[in-house]
Amino acid sequence: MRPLLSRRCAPAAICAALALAGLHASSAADEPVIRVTARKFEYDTPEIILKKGVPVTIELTSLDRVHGFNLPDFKTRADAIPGMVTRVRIVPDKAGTFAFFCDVFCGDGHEEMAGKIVVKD
Ligand SMILES: [Cu+2]
Repeated sequence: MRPLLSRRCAPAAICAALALAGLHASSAADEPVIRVTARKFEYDTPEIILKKGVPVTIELTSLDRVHGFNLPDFKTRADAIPGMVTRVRIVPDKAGTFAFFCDVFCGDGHEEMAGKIVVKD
């Protein structure tokens, strides 16, 4: 009897863990999503305004070739790839203006390919 009881407990514990994971996933899905499309040599959303303490997901893609999205103040970087969506989550825990830029060399205008994130209190 005892082994049977302990076997019945284990799946219940797993179910509880999965339920917690599901709750966590659904709260992340409710977060604001900001789409940013890159192309030579600009982002279609060069200024992103966020509220301090409100996490967002940025969905990155590209129209022409691989570009980068590097936001050093939040230790965030990703590739913007044609035909794909790359998701990066930003937790804006400080107010201010923070630059992001392309860090994948993409041609003559590469050095100017940048934008900013403004986090308001
Ligand atoms: Cu570039």
